[in-house]
Amino acid sequence: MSNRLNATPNDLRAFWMPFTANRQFKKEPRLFVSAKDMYYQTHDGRQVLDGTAGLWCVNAGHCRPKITEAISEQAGELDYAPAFQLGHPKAFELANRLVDIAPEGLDHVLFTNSGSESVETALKVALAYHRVKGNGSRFRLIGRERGYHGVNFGGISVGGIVTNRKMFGTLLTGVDHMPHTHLPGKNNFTRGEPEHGGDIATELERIVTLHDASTVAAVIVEPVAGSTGVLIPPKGYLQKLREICTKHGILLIFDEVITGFGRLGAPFAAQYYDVKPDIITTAKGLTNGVIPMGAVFVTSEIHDAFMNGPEHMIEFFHGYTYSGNPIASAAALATLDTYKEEGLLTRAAELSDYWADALHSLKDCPNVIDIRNTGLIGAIELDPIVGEPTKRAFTAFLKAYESGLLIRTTGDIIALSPPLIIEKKHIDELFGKLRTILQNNI
Ligand code: PXG
Repeated sequence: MSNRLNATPNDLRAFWMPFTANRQFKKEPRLFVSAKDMYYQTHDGRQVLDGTAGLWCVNAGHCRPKITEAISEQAGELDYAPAFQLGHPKAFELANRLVDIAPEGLDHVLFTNSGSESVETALKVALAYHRVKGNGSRFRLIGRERGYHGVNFGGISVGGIVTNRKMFGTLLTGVDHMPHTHLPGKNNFTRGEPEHGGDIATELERIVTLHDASTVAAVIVEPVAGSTGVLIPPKGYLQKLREICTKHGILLIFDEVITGFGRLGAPFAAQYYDVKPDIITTAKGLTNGVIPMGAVFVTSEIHDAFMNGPEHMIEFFHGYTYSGNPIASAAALATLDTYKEEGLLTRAAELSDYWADALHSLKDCPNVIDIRNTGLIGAIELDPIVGEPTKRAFTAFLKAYESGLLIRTTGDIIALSPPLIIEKKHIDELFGKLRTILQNNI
């Protein structure tokens, strides 16, 4: 049976869509029915250039044969194996392959099924680590304003996006937030890391002093804050966070759900910025977005601290039915093969100058108040329409979709993060289309 929709779509009422204006969408749906490499095809038969790698996840481009074949072969060979007290070879192989590309010392991997679950897992590992080390008083978790760490309770507690938090009661207790690093007026139109704001990291010192270091378990940040509209870390900022955490015995967690797997031109942002966290959370690009899967990397020091007590006892009471699922593992292995064969984990470094030139060329378009970039990430901040925040950027999104281009918007910021297989001709097409839209005074 074809999955193509004709002019009349199915009844759309039953599916309560995520992070979507459901009523508006269902009046005028936008559906993708197939995809190949850099392009989607819509239900009304149009090609759409993927400027966002789906939702920051399809790093190797769409429907890559090696990945789709690996999935179908695995589904026919071993569909599922219980994840607790049993295993299957590919999950172990995958963990080893991941450790090989991770920053040195992050030698152990826990599997999850999404970025949100990776965050919950990381926070729980951090709390339990201090407890098994005899430091149970370290219960506080420190996040950052404007941070996005998924949508589960731990993640929204340490996260700093108000709309994602305000409906959900008291959240986790014992959480505090550092200030964000966005300094409009000082860093506008910076290419790469901004000059100003590195010293904002010292706010962590103030928070630690307020609560006392003996109560703080971990600090979690996105090395590049994505969902909030792409905030690039100011020069020296991440290094300073590392220093403060080390000084006070606090674990540093990098949430690399979007920066992991080559987005910046190195496998992980930790390598790109040369700052080593104690824990890294990932998902998305791990399987090229094809099958839900996440991975949390931890240091040997953390892992080994749990390997105590009687050997027949479970060391860490945490895990999911689908942790290391065979089909997800096969997809991830084939994804890593594809990244390796095509040099995709470092390709963003080769293209980032061309990307930055094209992106910053939009500076003269009407209503553009800032442009930010790093690796193959770009953001264009628009002046909000008075009294109608988000409308200008969302209008750009709709016009882009009509003109055959997929962009993401958050607030009045356009965020771009194309598949890492992008070529110069696609970059030209992307920014050519965006220029036409922005010049039309939306
Ligand atoms: N951490 C970070 C840093 C993320 O960006 C998550 C955790 C949660 O991952 P899951 O797999 O549970 O969604 C994310 C997710 C966007 C956008 O357009 C970003 C995400 C998800 C959807 C849209 O910026 N990031």
